[in-house]
Amino acid sequence: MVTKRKQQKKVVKTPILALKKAAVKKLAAAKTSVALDQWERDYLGRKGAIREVFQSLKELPEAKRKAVAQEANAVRTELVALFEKAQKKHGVGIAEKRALKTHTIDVTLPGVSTPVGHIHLVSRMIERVTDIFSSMGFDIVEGPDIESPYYNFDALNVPADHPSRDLWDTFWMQEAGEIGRAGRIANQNDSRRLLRTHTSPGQVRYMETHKPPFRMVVPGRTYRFENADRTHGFEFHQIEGMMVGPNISAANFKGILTVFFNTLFCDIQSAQGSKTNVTSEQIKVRLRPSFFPFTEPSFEVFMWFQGRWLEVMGAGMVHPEVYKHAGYSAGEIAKIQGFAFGGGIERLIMIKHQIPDMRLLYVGDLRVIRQFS
Ligand code: FA5
Repeated sequence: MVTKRKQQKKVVKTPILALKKAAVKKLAAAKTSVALDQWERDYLGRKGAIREVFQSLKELPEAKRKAVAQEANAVRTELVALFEKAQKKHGVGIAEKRALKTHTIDVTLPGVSTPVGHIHLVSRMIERVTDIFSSMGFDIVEGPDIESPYYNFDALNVPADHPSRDLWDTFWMQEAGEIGRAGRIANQNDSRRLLRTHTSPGQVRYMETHKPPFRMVVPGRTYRFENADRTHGFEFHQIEGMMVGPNISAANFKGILTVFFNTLFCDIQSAQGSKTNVTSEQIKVRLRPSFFPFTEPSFEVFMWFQGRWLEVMGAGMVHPEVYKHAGYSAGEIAKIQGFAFGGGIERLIMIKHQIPDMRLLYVGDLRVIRQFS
């Protein structure tokens, strides 16, 4: 009895064992990762109880130091094992914990979705149209939006007194503090600048560096000083086209146009979203005689759209004056002929997607734009 009482006394008095007892009791009560973290800090951490025991070793008499250190080590090993077991039991693995501490990204969180946009209908139509012409062997070239009166009018045989040169039809660039005057001077040295009213300046620009036979298209933005309505914008897009060679005729133009329209519209997507492959018989196209100073003869191309004929293109056989302005000799001009056309991109979009008003393309209303993603 005496021995037993003595032993009990010894057990209670050994602080490291008391510490272990308390630690085990608290660990059993820690059932969440937060509680486990706290326990780890209290007992195994840098400022925890076990560490304190090691730090207090130096205060012990040397004879006792080794035994207490061994005891403290054994208790620490035991507590670490018990702690790891508790972590596993409550679903917090040591490896995961370390990973969470070193990595700032929590891979278990749901990702942030990035909305994906899509190409605007106008850009998409330009891409589609140029693809179709490219598949028929046409070069794709570009011209400047800011043009000289020479390329926009004079080189295209547009007379000096033509109304389209007027201040009220064309955007003239501001000059020396005043709003530019209407262009009346028909020569190459006219230094004024304007926003091109059509893509036709691309004709002479291209021919200055290319000899026939050739075929090319010029897509681009065009500007006119006019009141906007369902079918007219003051800023819109055109696709210019030209095919010139020894025997190019209006019949070739009709052939190219037929392939173009069939390819563009026969993969039509209806406004309701269902795929409705329109047959070539369902596409109604009409050519009507017209006048342009740079073509002879000239015609306009119309398509049937929502109960009426809508003009989609101006065209004609290239006027010899235009070849002359491009620098072709009389001998060269005598051996060639060709057609040119200028189509309205927005009008083609209206027909393809059954959009009744071209202004809808530019108001930035997502309810409209998202229908064509
Ligand atoms: C021209 O612009 C000529 N340069 C076309 C041409 C080229 C004729 C080569 C002969 C040879 P027009 O002004 O008709 O022609 O315009 C051509 C097409 O552009 C029209 O058929 C129409 O589809 C489109 N368009 C014209 N004005 C506007 C506008 N304000 N808004 C939207 N589209 C327009």
